[in-house]
Amino acid sequence: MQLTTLLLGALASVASAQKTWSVAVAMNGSLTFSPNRLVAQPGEFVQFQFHAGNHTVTQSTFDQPCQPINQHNSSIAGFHSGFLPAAASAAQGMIPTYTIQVNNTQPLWLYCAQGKHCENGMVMVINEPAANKSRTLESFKALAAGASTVVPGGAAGAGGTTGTGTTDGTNPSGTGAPASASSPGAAGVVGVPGGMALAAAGMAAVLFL
Ligand SMILES: *[C@@H]1O[C@H](CO)[C@@H](O)[C@H](O)[C@H]1NC(C)=O
Ligand SMILES: *[C@@H]1O[C@H](CO)[C@@H](O)[C@H](O)[C@H]1NC(C)=O
Ligand SMILES: *[C@@H]1O[C@H](CO)[C@@H](O)[C@H](O)[C@H]1NC(C)=O
Ligand SMILES: *[C@@H]1O[C@H](CO)[C@@H](O)[C@H](O)[C@H]1NC(C)=O
Ligand SMILES: *[C@@H]1O[C@H](CO)[C@@H](O)[C@H](O)[C@H]1NC(C)=O
Ligand SMILES: [Cu+2]
Repeated sequence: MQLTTLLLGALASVASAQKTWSVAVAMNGSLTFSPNRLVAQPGEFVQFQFHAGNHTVTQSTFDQPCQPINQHNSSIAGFHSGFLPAAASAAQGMIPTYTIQVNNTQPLWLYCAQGKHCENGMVMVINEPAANKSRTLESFKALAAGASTVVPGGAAGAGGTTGTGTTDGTNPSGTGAPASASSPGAAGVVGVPGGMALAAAGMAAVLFL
């Protein structure tokens, strides 16, 4: 009875938590973020799930694609996942994840800092601006095609949370609980499905440890 009450409490708090959107990185080995256009409310999370290869998710400005935002506006630190090779955790049946929180409605322009992936269109926008029809994902991608990739010098993982998740080959819907992401190798594990059941199981595990 007490256990049931605790479980229900855990479920209720999960249900009221902020949404986490899932973005597949390099699904099937492609040089893509999928989806590459996302609208997220302030407070919501976006979890990048690195399915293959060795990629990054790094923040740039619209005007200077493929370059860290900090290089063009020193008042913004920007985020950078660092290079997250999928093979490193594949033996454990896991994939690397990187989770950021969206704090406002300002557009976030993102790229992969590996090789010429950005020039080849491995870019994305969160909260594409509605006010300026010139600033679309398509025009960003076109600018990126003529850019030169710069790898941020700052710490890998800055501005977000690095973790690992289980691979199940699906790209979750984006519904579910916030990822309680942890540093690689730590006990906490992010379930890729982002589902309530997994999150609740995690919370129950914490409750009964
Ligand atoms: C990945 O490949 C599977 C199977 O071929 C396909 O159903 C799926 O749409 C692909 N996903 C992407 C993002 O390319
Ligand atoms: C991932 O890419 C980075 C940058 O090119 C490189 O320094 C690193 O060695 C690569 N990691 C693996 C495991 O291939
Ligand atoms: C740099 O970022 C700050 C904070 O978002 C903004 O107020 C400022 O206008 C930006 N400066 C430039 C040159 O874009
Ligand atoms: C809209 O975006 C274009 C392309 O970056 C820029 O040249 C223009 O100044 C912007 N217009 C406004 C009103 O911000
Ligand atoms: C949101 O704020 C947190 C805490 O200050 C910060 O770590 C994170 O990088 C911010 N997210 C973005 C997208 O800038
Ligand atoms: Cu890449």
